[in-house]
Amino acid sequence: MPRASRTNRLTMPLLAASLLVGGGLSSFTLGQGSAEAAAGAARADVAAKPSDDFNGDGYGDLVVGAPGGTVSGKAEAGYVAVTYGAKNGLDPARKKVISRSTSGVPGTATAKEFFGSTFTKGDLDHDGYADLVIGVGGRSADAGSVVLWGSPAGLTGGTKIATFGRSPMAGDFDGDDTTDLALFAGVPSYGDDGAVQQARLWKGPIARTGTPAKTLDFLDKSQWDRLDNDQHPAPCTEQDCEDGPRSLLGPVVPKAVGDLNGDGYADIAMDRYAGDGEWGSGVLYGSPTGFKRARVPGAPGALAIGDINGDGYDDLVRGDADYPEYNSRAYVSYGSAGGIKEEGQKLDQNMPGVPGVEEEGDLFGRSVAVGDVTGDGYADVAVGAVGEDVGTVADAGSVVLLRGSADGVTGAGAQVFHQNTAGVRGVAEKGDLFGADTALLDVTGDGHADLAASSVEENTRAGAVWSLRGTATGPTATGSVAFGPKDIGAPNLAAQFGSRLR
Ligand SMILES: [Ca+2]
Ligand SMILES: [Ca+2]
Ligand SMILES: [Ca+2]
Ligand SMILES: [Ca+2]
Repeated sequence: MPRASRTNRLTMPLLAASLLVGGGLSSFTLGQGSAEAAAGAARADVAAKPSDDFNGDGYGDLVVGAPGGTVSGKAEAGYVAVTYGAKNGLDPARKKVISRSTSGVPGTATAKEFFGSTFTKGDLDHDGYADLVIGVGGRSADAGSVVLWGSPAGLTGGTKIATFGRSPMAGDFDGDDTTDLALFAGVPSYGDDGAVQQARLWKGPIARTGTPAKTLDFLDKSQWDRLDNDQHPAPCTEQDCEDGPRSLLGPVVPKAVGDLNGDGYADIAMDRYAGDGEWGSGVLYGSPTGFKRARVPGAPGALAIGDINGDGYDDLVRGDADYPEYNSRAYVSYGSAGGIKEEGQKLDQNMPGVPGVEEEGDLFGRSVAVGDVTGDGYADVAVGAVGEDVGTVADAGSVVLLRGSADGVTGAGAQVFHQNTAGVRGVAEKGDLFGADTALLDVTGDGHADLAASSVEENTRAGAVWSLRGTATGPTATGSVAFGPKDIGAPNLAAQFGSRLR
């Protein structure tokens, strides 16, 4: 049996305990956020995942990346928008827009930085409120990340983490019940097989000055002596190896965090550069002595993690839609004590019960998300098929919700949503590419993950986001909301709002 208690601590820490830590409640000031926090503390049935909850009210908060946004006149400087959850769902009026021009946020708006391309959530300072680490999408090695800190009034402040702007990842990688931060620097070019990517593993808690409790070796000692000429190149340069590897030869793009081998140490799933212009998939398995690397089957693509078959091991869902040779599919690799299994499960529109017809160009799997919508203990899977035609409307896009079960993903009860679904705002238009990204998190605090989906192409690449409530019978379009940059007073022109949802 997996170490269930540790797994549970990773995924379901007690809300009550988190609210009592750190004196956050005793110091809050008057305002709507604090009133909601107090209400959340009094209701045991309101409990989103703490890592999704910036203001500690028990409702998950949705983060939307808009990396194309023009900020202070700088094109493609980028921003993120946070909309706070509530009993009745997301309300565009309860939001915070964050860019390099936001008061308190370090740095200045820079053209083509694509701020908000990557971000991660977790309670870095261990005060009971999730924090947000925002990275960049440009390849600059020194753009850095920014941390905004959770509080009863929502996200505040801003702390710069120098140099490591690419794909920050939060999780309890060393199993001590505090959130750690894995940091990855940018890589100027992928053309050179020997390209070095700097990486750091910060042990939590992380102080608001941007200082970790300790810097750990990024890789476990067992990983130090790999040969240069292998496809797993040496993990450290000669200089780095003296005090532990702090760089990766052969860059990676980390994408999702979960406990795939059920050992209580969070793991990172990622795309992995294999050299000669080729990319593959990999996992960094967490441990108290640094990550252990593994190659896993499959092409790069969208990645999401959750326990689909309810066996206590998180499972990895991978979408291959960007790679036509894989013909628009998603795959599940199931977790086990030995790590993810070689044999996986293919997800496509040919599964019995799944609506739609598999056609070339559907791009089924462009986005994937994992979360328990129905509340039966088995995480469900949302798959974006951005190239799906809606009726005669080409490439309008759709999102399919596939249910988890003890036997894995099942087509039974599968649902499809698009802009012509009754109750979903908007109209399916040619090239909308609805489903560009998807997220499953509980923004209504009722124990059912709610579905968020985006269209980055909507309104001439301004983009927009939809939120559909989760119920025991799956997501429902009834009472769904949709909003774009204009609805929250954020930069609109080609913002690509919704490029990333978490
Ligand atoms: Ca919240
Ligand atoms: Ca915090
Ligand atoms: Ca693990
Ligand atoms: Ca599992």
